[in-house]
Amino acid sequence: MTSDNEGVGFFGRIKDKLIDSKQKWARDGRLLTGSADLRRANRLPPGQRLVQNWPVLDLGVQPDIPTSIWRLTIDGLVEHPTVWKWGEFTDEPMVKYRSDIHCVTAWSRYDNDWEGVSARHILDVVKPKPQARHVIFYSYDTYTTNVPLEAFDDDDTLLAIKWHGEPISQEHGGPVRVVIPKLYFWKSAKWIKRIEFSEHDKPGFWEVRGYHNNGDPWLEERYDTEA
Ligand SMILES: Nc1nc2c(c(=O)[nH]1)N[C@H]1C(S)=C(S)[C@@H](COP(=O)(O)O)O[C@H]1N2
Ligand SMILES: [Mo]
Repeated sequence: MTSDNEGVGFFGRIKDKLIDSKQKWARDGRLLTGSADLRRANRLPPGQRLVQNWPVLDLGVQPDIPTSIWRLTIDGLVEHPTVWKWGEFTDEPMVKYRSDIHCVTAWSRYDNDWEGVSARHILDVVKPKPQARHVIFYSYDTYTTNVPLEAFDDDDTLLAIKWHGEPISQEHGGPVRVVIPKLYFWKSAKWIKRIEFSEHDKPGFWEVRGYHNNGDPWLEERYDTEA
């Protein structure tokens, strides 16, 4: 083999890598006009309309989970697997956050006041192992959804027990629901029952039905366009 051929092979491989990177940039929206950060500065994500009410979306079942039988299991790749009863959970430190809701069905609702246990506190308690990369939510209505650990590990993610000072209603996922404001609201599991830390991703209910695996509203990650 001549050194020329080796050179072509060498640059051929380089080019493949550049193409792979550019495909990734396209998926990330990195070369669109305005950076993702600039677009994120718009409070209303693209394609959304503002509503004043709070729509209810579910699978047709709104489970009734009295706090006396409610349990939250946190397991998988964690140093300290935990099962909380209601009184134990509500003894954990509570935080208050105000955030906006963006549903993939194109409604957004501003200024929701949440109260609950922060994701950061949960991470402090259960301590994910280094191999943990994904967080999988399991709900009492059999719903599941998945997020990367980095999306859960943020200062505005919480497990909410109150909305505007009142216990979260049954239709909105009480006694406890997840709130991850920076992703479309289908990632915010209602009636949360179990949180699993996993090395491997486990696409959830909507993610296996054509919805995007990440669901960033400012990147309009609504549907899985790779399928
Ligand atoms: N357990 C559970 N969580 C869920 C859902 C569901 O059907 N079951 N629907 C998701 C969807 S698609 C949305 S938009 C929001 C709706 O929450 P809301 O009814 O409080 O507006 O919950 C998400 N979390
Ligand atoms: Mo939704």
